[in-house]
Amino acid sequence: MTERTLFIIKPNVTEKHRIGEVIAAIEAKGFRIVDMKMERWDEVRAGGFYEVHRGKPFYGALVEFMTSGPVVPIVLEAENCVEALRNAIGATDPAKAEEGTVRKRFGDSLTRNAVHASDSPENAKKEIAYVFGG
Ligand code: 3AN
Repeated sequence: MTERTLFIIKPNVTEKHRIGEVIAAIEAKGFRIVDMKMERWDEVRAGGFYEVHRGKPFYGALVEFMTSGPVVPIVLEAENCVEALRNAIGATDPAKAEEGTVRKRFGDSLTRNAVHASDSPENAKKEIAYVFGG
């Protein structure tokens, strides 16, 4: 089934000027870009996006990182897009991600793990609405 998901390129990638490489890797795997922008998140915006993690030990560092530089939110479309993109990005911890995955290639640490991808079709819809509106 063709579906959509939210992909976000995080500040450690934008800082290193590697946005193009990440996008090329994703497009090469067959994901189609249907919307994209670059923006800077403040604490309220990042905190709202990661609301489910509020109160967890890593929440502060996560929000601090996500507001440290520009992010590039992208809406992707493909067959089975949510699961396929999760597989393409690899484990949350880049050190544990498989060879060839985006986080293995571009992640620096558990917090600075290069990209976000929605973890379910329901969350994809919510996150696309939160970040792109509508
Ligand atoms: P994923 O992005 O793989 O779905 P989540 O949703 O569990 O992972 O966590 C959201 C973000 O929070 C991760 N992308 C990562 O940056 C950060 N994070 C998750 N778990 C930890 C942890 N144990 N320590 C530090 N940061 C974490």
